[in-house]
Amino acid sequence: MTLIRRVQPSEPLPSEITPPEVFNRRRQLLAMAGVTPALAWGTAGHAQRVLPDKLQTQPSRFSVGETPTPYKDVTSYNNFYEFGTDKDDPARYAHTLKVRPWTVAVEGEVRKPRVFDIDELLRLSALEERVYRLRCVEGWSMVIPWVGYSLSELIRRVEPTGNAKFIEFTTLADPAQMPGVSSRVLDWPYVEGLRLDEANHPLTLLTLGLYGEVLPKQNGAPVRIVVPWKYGFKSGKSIVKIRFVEKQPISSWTRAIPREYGFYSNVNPQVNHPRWSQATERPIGSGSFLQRKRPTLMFNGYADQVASLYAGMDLRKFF
Ligand SMILES: Nc1nc2c(c(=O)[nH]1)N[C@H]1C(S)=C(S)[C@@H](COP(=O)(O)O)O[C@H]1N2
Ligand SMILES: [Mo]
Repeated sequence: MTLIRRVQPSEPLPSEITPPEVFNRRRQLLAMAGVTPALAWGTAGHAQRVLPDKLQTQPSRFSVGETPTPYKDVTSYNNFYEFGTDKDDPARYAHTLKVRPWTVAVEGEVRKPRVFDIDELLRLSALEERVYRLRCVEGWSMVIPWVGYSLSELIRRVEPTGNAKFIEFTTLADPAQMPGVSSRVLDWPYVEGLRLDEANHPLTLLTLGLYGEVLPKQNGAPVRIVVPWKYGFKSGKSIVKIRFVEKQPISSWTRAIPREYGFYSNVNPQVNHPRWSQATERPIGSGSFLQRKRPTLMFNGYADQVASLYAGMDLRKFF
């Protein structure tokens, strides 16, 4: 597969067509003018919208002290079934995804339902760089420097009602942009859900970028959820709807294979997938076939922060 992607003429992505020196120069000019790029593109007076390259971030206390998986692997070994089921399909086919204009409808059991424009979401709260472990249910793992802020920042602004017990996240499902949606591999749109307290946990990240740039399309541009203590499929990509509900949502993977994919899907080396062990994992990157497996950690290493959410629960039953 190739990492050189064709750029839609209507949507130039500067990071793909401009040499870094020119880019950095542009950023310097913006800095001199006292504007961050995030504010600049919203008001850019060009006929064609110019998307940002770099995002201004601050480091986060939630980052793990591990070396991130190389950018090449993070952006070429993906699961995004809307673009196909092979690991290299998303990087090959996601160029057809249109990420502007983009809105996220926030609705259901909230006092202030509203539609957020993606540029508004980029400015809603200070962007942090959060280096998180990602553990796929398939048995591989990565370490990814995400960019975003706690989902709780958005949640508090819409004021959930007392009836809001869960949140449902819905991914775009447009067969015109997403070739995989015409296959029946899942019941589209891709839906995931969290308990409200899980969604409000500071580790749950409303994610807008990685490696200091806006999200590549194959990683769920322009906005996704990242829940680092759960298997990767709980982290829905390219989100268009966030709905607050009273009843536990049925996620796409649970609907497809309820015996194998439960609602919680917390990373747990002691609870095996019905068809394979979850005790170890294979880190992706730098010659991973020669790389040794490493033990999987309870809650993907975030037990100190999240175990209390599940106090008293039988995690074999609530898998
Ligand atoms: N909409 C949507 N979101 C999705 C998926 C998907 O197929 N569709 N795959 C999930 C799975 S299985 C994983 S492991 C992660 C992978 O995220 P990454 O490709 O950015 O590493 O995305 C998750 N989010
Ligand atoms: Mo996954």
